[in-house]
Amino acid sequence: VARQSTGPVIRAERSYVMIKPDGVQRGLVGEIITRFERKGFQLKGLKLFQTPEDLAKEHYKDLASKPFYGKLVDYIISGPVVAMIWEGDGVVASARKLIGATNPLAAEPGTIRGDFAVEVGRNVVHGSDSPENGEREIGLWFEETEVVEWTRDMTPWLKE
Ligand code: IDP
Ligand code: MG
Repeated sequence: VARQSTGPVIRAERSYVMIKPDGVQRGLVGEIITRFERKGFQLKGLKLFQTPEDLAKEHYKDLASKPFYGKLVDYIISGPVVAMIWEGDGVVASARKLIGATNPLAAEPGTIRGDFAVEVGRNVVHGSDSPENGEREIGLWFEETEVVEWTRDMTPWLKE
């Protein structure tokens, strides 16, 4: 976190990325984390977590009017998730590209959903859709003490 002499706190862009219960059950945790690591984003938070129903509902509250909302909430709480914070310039849009289209049959090969899923109701992974929602979701899923500030020694080999 950098602070300008007069201005507000400037924080690096962050995305909330979550391996959904199907991804955990199917043993895809390492595979998915590897894709974000090797791309060059920095991991700032990570936990295996059994989601309470009220948190799942809050996370997806914008979809509350959709016919699939109830099943979506049941899916998200059906087993543990891996909750992650990934940080870096452009990470929100880039994570969405790595993840692929919402419907896995439309997702390009090479994306996570394109490579590992066939149905929208079992699409393995979540990524925030804007930097603002990234911060909102990180606030929902992580305590401040669970967010780790660390200097990555590899950074000069990734960024000029
Ligand atoms: P996103 O995850 O690609 O951002 P959203 O439209 O925000 O997609 O939907 C959130 C999640 O809700 C999806 O990832 C998927 O798990 C679920 N979902 C979206 N549309 C449908 C649907 O038509 N049927 C069942 N589940 C859906
Ligand atoms: Mg979404």
